[in-house]
Amino acid sequence: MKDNPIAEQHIREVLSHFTLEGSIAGISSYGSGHIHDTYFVKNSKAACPNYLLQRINHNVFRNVPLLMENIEQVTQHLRKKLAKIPGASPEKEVLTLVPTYGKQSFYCDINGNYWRVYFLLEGTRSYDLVGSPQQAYEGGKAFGRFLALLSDLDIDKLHESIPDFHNIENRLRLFKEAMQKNPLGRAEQAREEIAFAQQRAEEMSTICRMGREGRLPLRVTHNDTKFNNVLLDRFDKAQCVIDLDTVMPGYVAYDFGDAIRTTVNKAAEDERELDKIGINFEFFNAFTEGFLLETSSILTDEEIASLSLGVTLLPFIMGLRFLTDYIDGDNYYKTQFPEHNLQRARAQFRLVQVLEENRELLQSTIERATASYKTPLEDHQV
Ligand code: ADP
Ligand code: GN1
Ligand code: MG
Repeated sequence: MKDNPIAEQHIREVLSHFTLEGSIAGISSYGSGHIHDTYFVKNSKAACPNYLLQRINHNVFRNVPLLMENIEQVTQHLRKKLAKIPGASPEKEVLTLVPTYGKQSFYCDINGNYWRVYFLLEGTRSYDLVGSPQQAYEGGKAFGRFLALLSDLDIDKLHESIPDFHNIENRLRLFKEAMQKNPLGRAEQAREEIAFAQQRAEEMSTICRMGREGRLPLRVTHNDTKFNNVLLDRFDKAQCVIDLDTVMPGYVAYDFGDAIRTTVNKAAEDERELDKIGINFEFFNAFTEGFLLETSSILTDEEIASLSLGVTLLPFIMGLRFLTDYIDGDNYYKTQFPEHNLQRARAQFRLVQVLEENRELLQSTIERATASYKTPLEDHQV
C-alpha cells in the first residue's frame, strides 16, 4: 500500500484531542510495522511521559470502534491478572491507551482517519531479527505467558477484527481470486511461487480440519506474534507484548508458528538472497522452552502435537499473503519497491522448505521441552 506523508501540523491537531501531559517537543516516524503509521511523540517536559501515536490502517481493520473495544478488554484483563501476581508491574507489562478528552480510546479526524495513543514504554526495544538465545527464550516466555493470562477471558467477548485471518482455506480462496483477476499481469513473474503454493494447499489445511473436527480448542490468541511484537527491556528481559489488533479466537499453533517464523530465521523476512535463509536451532530450542514453560500446563496433548504444524503453516500463510498482494497490485502491505511483496513471498516459501526438511528434528525438540515440564506426579499418572 502506498501512502503520502502526513503533515506535522495535522498530527499536532490530532494529538490535541488526547489527554496528554506536558507539551510536544517533536514527532518522528517509528518502528518497522507493515500496517499502521507509528510516531514517537517526545515530551518537552522531562517529568512528563513520551507517547506512541498510531494512525490505524482502516483499510485493513474495517471496524475500528470494535477493534478498539477488543484492545480495551484485553488490556484490562491483563492488568487485572498481573495485579494479582507478586512482583509484576502492570503499567510496564501491558500497553496503556491514552484517552481523548471525550473519553474515547481513539480519535477520528476530518479525513476519516483513526488515531490512537499509547504511553511509550521507556527503555524497551523490539527486534526484527533475534540476536541471542536469551532473547529467543524471553520472547517464548512473553508470548506463552500472554496466552496463559488470557486463557480465562471469554472468547465470545472478542470481535473478529479481521475475519478468517489465519484460515488457510480463506487465504487460498483469496489467492485464487487474485490469480483469476491478475490485474497487472504479474502472475507470469510468479509462476514458480504459484506452483509452490498449489502443491502444498491440501497439506497446509490440516489445522483447519483438526479445528473443524473439534480436536483443537479455540483460545484467545495474539495472531501476530512476529518477534518484533514483543518489547524487551535494557537487560533483554521480555517486558510487554504489543500490537494487539489481531487478538481474537484462534489456535495456539498459529501463535507458536508465527513467532518461530521470525525467531529462528537467520535472514530477514524479505531476504533477497535465498541461500542466507536457514534455521537457528539454538534459538528454536530456546523459544520453545520459554513458550512451553508458560503454556504446557494449559495445553492439551493434541494442541502440543499441532505446534509443529504451525511452524510450517505460518510462513506458508505469510508467503501466500505476500504473493496474493503482489498479484493484486500491493494494496495491503506497505512496500518499499515494486517487487517487494514477491521477494517477501519467495523468502517465506524458502523458509517453509527449510523447515519442512527439518520437521523431525523440530518435532523432537518440542517433545523434549514438553517432557521436561511434566511434573513427577503427571509422569506417574501416564
Ligand atoms: P504495526 O502493526 O505497524 O507493526 P506496532 O503496534 O507493532 O505496529 O508498533 C510498531 C513498533 O512501534 C513496534 O515494533 C515497537 O518497536 C514500537 N512500539 C509500539 N508500541 C510501543 C510502546 N507502547 N512503547 C514503545 N514502543 C512501542
Ligand atoms: C503484519 O503489523 P505487523 O507488521 O506486525 C501483518 C501480519 C503479518 C506481518 C508480516 C494485521 O504485521 O499478519 O504476519 O505483517 N498484520 C496484519 O510481517 O495483517
Ligand atoms: Mg508490529
